[in-house]
Amino acid sequence: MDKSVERVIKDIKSIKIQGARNIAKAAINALGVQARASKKNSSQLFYEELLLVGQKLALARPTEPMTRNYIDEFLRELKKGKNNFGKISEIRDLAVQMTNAIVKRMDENAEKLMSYGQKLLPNGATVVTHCHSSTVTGILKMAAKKGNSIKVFCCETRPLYQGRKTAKELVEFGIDTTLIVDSGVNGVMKRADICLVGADAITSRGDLINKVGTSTVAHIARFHDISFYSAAEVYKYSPLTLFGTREEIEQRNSKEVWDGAPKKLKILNPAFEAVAARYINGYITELGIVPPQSLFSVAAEKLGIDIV
Ligand code: RUB
Repeated sequence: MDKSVERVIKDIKSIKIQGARNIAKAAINALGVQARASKKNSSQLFYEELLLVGQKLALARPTEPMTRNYIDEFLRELKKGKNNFGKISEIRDLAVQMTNAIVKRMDENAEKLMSYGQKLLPNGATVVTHCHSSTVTGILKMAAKKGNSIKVFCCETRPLYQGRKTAKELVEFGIDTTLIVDSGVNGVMKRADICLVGADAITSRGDLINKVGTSTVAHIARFHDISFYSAAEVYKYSPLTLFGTREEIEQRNSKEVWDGAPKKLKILNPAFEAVAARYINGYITELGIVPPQSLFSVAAEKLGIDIV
């Protein structure tokens, strides 16, 4: 495997590259790098090499269907394409072009999604968010750019404080931003107009899987009758869940919670958790606002998944 692809896998595992969309983009770009660097001299060997590297990238973090869906799509197309080309240089060029086209499509989808999302925010809205979602910060920045004087409360998001990343990005953009500890979310919810979070995975029941702590935000939002939306490209849908497989929740090193904890102390450190569909007003997608119950059929069509 190319050294820089190894580096990308390492950075995804260590959360240096974080957030579902950034991970998916980095993985697809890495496949392009691998394709360019490949020394294989037959299209079958080249395909097998990319299949292997694709699997390693897809498994770098387990709860990332967006990465898996795009890699699967890339490999499916590459498999079809490889038989149409004689020279290895042609199939290599095809792979590189395909990765570039996927990344371009990801950016276009995100742009459409953000445009739908910013329209949901009332003028001067107070928004509560959790963790760092590039999709959510994109929506908030687009709203501010259009002259909406929003205010944002960010939960700091223990244990790795991704909320600080959100807060820094927004405050540097000129948005009125306040950072709160995770346990302070009930206090600020009373002043909120809307909650906006990202998504790592969406199940066939329309449940959301996102950073641990998201369900607390959703439940408190419901208690105060505040609407709760997740910004999620339909590629975050996990087709495995249709067949009864649960989306695996990544368990991370306990040292992230307490480095130097007493021996024998048990520590749980799940990266993500599920929010039941009934707490979610809608998913903000590149196709518009989709109710949780319909997300599965919309996504299946877009991803070309046969249901029966
Ligand atoms: C990040 C997280 C984000 C989603 C969506 O978790 O839960 O809300 O990935 O992000 P981690 P995006 O920091 O563990 O990767 O909208 O950028 O896809």
